[in-house]
Amino acid sequence: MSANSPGPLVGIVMGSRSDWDTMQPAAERLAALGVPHEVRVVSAHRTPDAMFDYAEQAQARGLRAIIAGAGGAAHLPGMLAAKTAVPVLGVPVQSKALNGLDSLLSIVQMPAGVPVATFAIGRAGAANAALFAAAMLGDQPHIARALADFRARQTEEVARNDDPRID
Ligand code: RP5
Repeated sequence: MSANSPGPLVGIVMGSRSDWDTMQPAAERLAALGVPHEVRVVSAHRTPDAMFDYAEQAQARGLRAIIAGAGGAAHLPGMLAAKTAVPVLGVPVQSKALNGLDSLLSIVQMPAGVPVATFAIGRAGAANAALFAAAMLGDQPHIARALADFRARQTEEVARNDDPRID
């Protein structure tokens, strides 16, 4: 990041480097929409102190949303949400043992009082979390415009290729 570039508005965090393949679409989508963001590995059980620091500093650092991906006993999004008022968007990573159903249930079943917005298992969830974060930043005209353009292009693409027999 250069001295003049704005600080990140969205933090993308994940429990392990092995989650990157799943979370990459979130970073790509935010970049395409011009949303300043950062990417970090922060583990709830392997680096709990770093996770607490990240959550506790998030608001003061200007983050408006945290996209958190985790797999298995996926407590990272819930633990972050417990330690920050910044909205947490949880992405269940597709685990090997249970195909991500464990991750989904771990993230979505928060007891009342500490919400985590939960997205689909895997790369689609990561992409949608980024689109959702961009929508949350709709007060920034360039982001709102980029999101509207993306949606319009997506719609045009379907209309242009509406005969499934033709490649
Ligand atoms: C979780 O455990 C991570 O989010 C990851 O999805 C899962 C497995 O991690 P590794 O053993 O691949 O590092 O903490």
